[in-house]
Amino acid sequence: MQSYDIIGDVHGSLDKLTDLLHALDYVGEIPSHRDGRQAVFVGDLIDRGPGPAQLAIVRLVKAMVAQGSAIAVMGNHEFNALAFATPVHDGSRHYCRSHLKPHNREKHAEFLSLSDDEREECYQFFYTMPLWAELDGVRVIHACWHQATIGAVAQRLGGNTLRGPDDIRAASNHVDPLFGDVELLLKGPEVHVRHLTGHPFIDKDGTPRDNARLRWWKSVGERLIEFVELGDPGKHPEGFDFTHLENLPFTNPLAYDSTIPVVFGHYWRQRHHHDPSWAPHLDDSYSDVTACVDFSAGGNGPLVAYRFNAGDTRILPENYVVGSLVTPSSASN
Ligand SMILES: [Mn+2]
Repeated sequence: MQSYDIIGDVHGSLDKLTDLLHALDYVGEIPSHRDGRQAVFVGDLIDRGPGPAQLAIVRLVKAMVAQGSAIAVMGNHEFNALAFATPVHDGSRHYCRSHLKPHNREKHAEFLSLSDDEREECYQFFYTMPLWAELDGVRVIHACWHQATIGAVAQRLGGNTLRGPDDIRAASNHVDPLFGDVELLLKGPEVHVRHLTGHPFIDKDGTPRDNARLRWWKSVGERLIEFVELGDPGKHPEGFDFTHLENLPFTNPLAYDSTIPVVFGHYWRQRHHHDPSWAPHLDDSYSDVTACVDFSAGGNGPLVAYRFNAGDTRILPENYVVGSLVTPSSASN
């Protein structure tokens, strides 16, 4: 049986990645583990960090995958990069991810600063990244494991990868079922918070948003407030009405109901108040069978891995490995 080190969203933090691989005992120019463990990346290798660091990360992961020391599933940022590069039809000046929205460009600017050849090299690798991975005793996906949706996508694509521009076009077309399905797997479910509170909420970047992410991996809880990712309560606008969320009974329709452990990223877990250790917290980040490994490495958080050992049948909090917090060249990202 195989053992895995499942690594969270890197988001251009090259120093945090090299430090964490070292801490996990991966050695060599193209890192590999002497006991044959495999690194598994949950996606979102790119964006946020400097362009050259993003390219170096993609090349490093690509080389590890080629030599068999790593597996890398696709994140929404890789999907978005492909959609940004794919015209809605051949010859069109309109793209599957609009170039006209400032938000789409700004978040992606460092990647776009790479040369045409460098970006093309990245796109070719992104197309090889599966949307999910069913491994030896553990499942890995970027945002949300939902079995019925995975079944539908597998049937549609005849596998677990997007095969080329036509699949990107279908997955970017709001009236195509593939759009909502890929959204759920790579971006996760959301709740319309403005509808419920009368106000947008302010996300981790200070951007007002109508929709908040749902903690699909939680099955325990009775009120909506326990299931939505609202970021820092202190940043919400005056008049933001938490009581609606606190009073609303809620049962999670997407709660994970398998006994096979699943590890995922995407959710920008934050340091728990008063806890300098960055220890993951039961209610928010993992359960017996689900574990989030994204602790905001793309911001000021650490890169985190979960060590899944051959034969494990449940998530064990002591198997989290928290990387070093800040290194000089990534401190400003
Ligand atoms: Mn993500």
